[in-house]
Formats: sequence, C-alpha cells, structure tokens
Amino acid sequence: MQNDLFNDARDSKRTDALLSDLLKELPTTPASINRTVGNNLIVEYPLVFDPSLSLSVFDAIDKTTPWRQDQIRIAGRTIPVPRLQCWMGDQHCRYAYSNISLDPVPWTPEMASIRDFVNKVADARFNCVLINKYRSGEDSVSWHADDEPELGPSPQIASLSLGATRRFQLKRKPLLGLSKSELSERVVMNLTSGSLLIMQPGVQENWLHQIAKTKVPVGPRINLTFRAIEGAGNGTD
Ligand SMILES: O=C(O)CCC(=O)C(=O)O
Repeated sequence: MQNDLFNDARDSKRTDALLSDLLKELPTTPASINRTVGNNLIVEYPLVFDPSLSLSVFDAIDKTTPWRQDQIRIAGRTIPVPRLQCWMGDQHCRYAYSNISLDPVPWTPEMASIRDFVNKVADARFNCVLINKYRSGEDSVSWHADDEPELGPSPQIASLSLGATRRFQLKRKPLLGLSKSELSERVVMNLTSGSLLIMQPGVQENWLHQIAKTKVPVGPRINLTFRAIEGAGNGTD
C-alpha cells in the first residue's frame, strides 16, 4: 500500500509527530450506529479515519510493528497461526490465549497516538492491543471470544480495521437455557477500512466472533483490538 500523506515526513520522528497531530484534530464523537446483538450492544463508527488517513495509518503500523508468526498446537500438531500478530502494551500486560503466552512489546509512538484517540472515542483506558495482519483471504481467526481471565469478568473491546474489507461474524456462545432459534442466530458486519467497533461489556460473555477465510481475492488488512488488563496500568506508559 502506498500513499502520499506523509511524503513530506523526512524521518520517522516527523511521521509520528504528523500522525499524532492529525489524530489530535479528529472528532472524538464521530458518527456512530448502535447495533444490538441479543441484549448486548456493539457501537459501530463506520469512518473514524477517512480513506487517505486509513492508508497512511496502515502503512505506519505495517512499517513500525515487530510482526510475529506465532505457532499453535492443535490435536498434537504445531501449525502457524493464520495471520501475523504483535501484542503491544503497558509493561505488565501479559496475555495468554490458545496456548500462546505473550509478553507485550512497548508502545510504538504511532500506536500510542492511536490508543489515545481510541481511548477518547470509547471513553476507555485501554492499556494493550493485539495487532493482527491478515495478509490475504487465506488468513483468518476462528470462532472465539476475547474473554480471557486477565481481561476481567466483563471486558469492553475496541476493534479498529484498516485495509481490505473483511466479514466479521458473530454467533451465540452455546450457553445453557438458550432456545434453538437463539443458538442459530448469526450477525454479519463488513468491517471496512477506517471503521471502529466498540464491543460493549456483555458481548464477550455471550457471543463468539470470527473472521473466516475467503476465496474472494482480498488485499491485506490490519486489525487492532484494544483491551484493558486489570491492574496493569492505565494506558499511558
Ligand atoms: O480481525 C478482527 O476483526 C477480529 C480480531 C479478533 O477477533 C481478535 O484478535 O481477537
């Protein structure tokens, strides 16, 4: 991906300053749509970054993130996680999921500016972020909830998407007492570049989500899921 917004930025320090200035000027109450899923709420901000800024932010993140190719063990086999990722956050934000245990890399100046912006929009104190890069339609994440114990009993999660549009699907967790029709409910949202979703408390307790593989040719996509790990700082280090 290429764009010209930062062409006058001669070095990376200047690029950070430009990005941080641009983000400070953005409205922190952008247009939003409330989407109810069962008794829970997802607030969708379809365009927090315009297309040109989305491209610039994509490029800045892509260049400055120390991407990792993690491996997971499934049924006795070790396979690469089908996306690149990086766990970034305050010093004490250790995180474990699917048998992967992650120590955070420190905030890059670019990601710290984005975190501050997202914290203002969501009125939150996110102190860590899982950065994912889906290189093509072959990359994916299967059904799961962001409900690890370190996120607390009822986490709020913010998800910012950049690059190719991908389908975000939700289905109910198979909880006792749900009817057949509730269990067959599906919600589908197309996550476009520059959009932000705030999954409010309740969503992770009751719903699973996934980004499925697709055979439709799609370009790369970066997704940031901001989280707060309790007792691990207030999102400012
Ligand atoms: O890429 C997305 O939109 C979702 C990412 C996700 O669910 C996760 O990282 O937990």
